[in-house]
Amino acid sequence: MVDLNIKIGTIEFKNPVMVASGTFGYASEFCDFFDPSVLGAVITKTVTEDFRPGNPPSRIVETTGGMLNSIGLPNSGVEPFIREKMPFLRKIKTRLIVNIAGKTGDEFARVVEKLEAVDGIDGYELNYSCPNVKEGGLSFSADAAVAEKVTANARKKTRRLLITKLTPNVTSIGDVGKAVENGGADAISAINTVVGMAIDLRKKKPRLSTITGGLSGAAIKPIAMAKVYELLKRTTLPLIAIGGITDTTDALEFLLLGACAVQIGTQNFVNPAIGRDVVEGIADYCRENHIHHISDFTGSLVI
Ligand code: RRO
Repeated sequence: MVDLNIKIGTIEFKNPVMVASGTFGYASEFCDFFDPSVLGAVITKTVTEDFRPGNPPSRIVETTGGMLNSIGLPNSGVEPFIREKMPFLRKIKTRLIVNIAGKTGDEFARVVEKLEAVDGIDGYELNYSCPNVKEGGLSFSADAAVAEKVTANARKKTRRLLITKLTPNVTSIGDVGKAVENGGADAISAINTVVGMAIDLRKKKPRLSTITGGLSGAAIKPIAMAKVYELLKRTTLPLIAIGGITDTTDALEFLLLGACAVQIGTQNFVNPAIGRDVVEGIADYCRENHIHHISDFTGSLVI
């Protein structure tokens, strides 16, 4: 028997495999491929207080080893999310984390407050790290003092699990990690996408409507690994690793480094059942290597 259970804050997860916000919709989109109940957690697409249309096309470009996006947070707003998405999401038999963004620190707090009245939500992931919007987005995680304040405001509104998702597009992710720890976060997820740009030589134009966007996929795995390593050295918070995880080996490498869990993002577009495959792959690895509990493996990297 292999035990993949993990605990973050006071919440138990059946395994350390989650799906990253914005790459798994609101879960119903993936049900033809596998039952999302097998995951450790589902993390929803970002929810804001009000409707947002997102950025104009082109919003997505394939690049070598990855993908650039500039989606710009399109969503119908928190009230329609509660009415239209929660009935399905709460039926999934695993943990549910709602990813939240806002133009101001007060908007984050108001969205948390509105979701507090809703059953079936285990926690929130505060998205301080969208690279593709003018207000909010990166400005919240580029400044450690602001990140601490926004976290502390949200903390006052909830006892549910509070995760902060950080950007790699800063001088010191460690400083921001320390700040959200001081602000009362229960965990950190990292990294969001890396700012990048692509050009169409034939049209002599940028490929994205917003010129720059967020790079994700296999190309960013080494960056994610270095940032997770830095955060592990600077904070005592549980770390949920994101960035370029395409298979079981990638996921195991981040756990070996010391992440308590992983989120799979862009690979969901390549193999919609990758989440299930990685859960099974980690269980197989543990069985083959006589690891009875995943925590016996986590953080056992030899440096
Ligand atoms: O919607 C987006 O453009 C977006 C978001 Br919210 C994010 O967190 N990261 C990203 O790469 N794109």
